[in-house]
Amino acid sequence: MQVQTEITQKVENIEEALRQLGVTETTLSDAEKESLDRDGYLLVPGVIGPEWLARLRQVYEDLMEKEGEKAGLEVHQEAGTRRLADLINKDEAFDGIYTHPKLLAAVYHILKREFKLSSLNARDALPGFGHQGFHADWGEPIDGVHFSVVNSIWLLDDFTEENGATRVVPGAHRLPGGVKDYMEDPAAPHPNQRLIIAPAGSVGIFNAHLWHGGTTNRSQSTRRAYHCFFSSRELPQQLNQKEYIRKKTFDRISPAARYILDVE
Ligand SMILES: O=C(O)CCC(=O)C(=O)O
Repeated sequence: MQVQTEITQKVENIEEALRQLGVTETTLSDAEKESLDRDGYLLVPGVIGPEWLARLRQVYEDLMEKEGEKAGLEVHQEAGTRRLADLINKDEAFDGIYTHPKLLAAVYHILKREFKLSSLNARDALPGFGHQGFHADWGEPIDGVHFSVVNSIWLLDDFTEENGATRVVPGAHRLPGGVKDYMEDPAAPHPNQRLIIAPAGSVGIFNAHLWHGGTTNRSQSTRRAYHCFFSSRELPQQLNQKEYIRKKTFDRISPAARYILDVE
């Protein structure tokens, strides 16, 4: 019976995966699409309900404790910040992040073609640390029209003026070239920069060609977030999911989720 179910649910393309995961024509409103197109990002409040939020915070701290100095090593470590990586395999609480219909609809809206998850990581800057230069999550110059990467930030704490909220330059994803063509010092403030200030439980979805970066945590508390990153399907993943996928994860998730991870 199990085999039969899997055959009938076989996913051949991204449109089918999205359909099975609940994405419809109306998952994104016109205003949300416009925000993604014009500003390059969209802030969605109240995505993570109280119970899920409590669980995601608990898992964050448990993994930091368990992994210690190795935390984040699978992808990247950064001085003055706590990081985690390969979260797909580290708790089932993450299943609802990379399969979230609003997020998937936004990724498809931006990329307009086949895509897959690239990585699911975590980051929070320690007090006094965290400032990053403006960057896109893409190393090549762009034409400002065709896009290859989308990122999202899942807020586990309120993002405030003080605690290292992400800064963005609205509309910069449409500028041809790259940050360094426009800013001598990408670490400097930009006259049009905006901080993503929002309550815990919100999700920021952004065209990852948008110039963005973390800011210094000038508070004494945490500013924890998960980063769920996608790329067009032909590109290598930031973390090779086929290599890292654990049997327990594979067996738990749906064929459509496996398609998103590119592990089917
Ligand atoms: O956590 C943030 O505020 C942004 C992090 C970021 O852009 C990065 O690490 O590349």
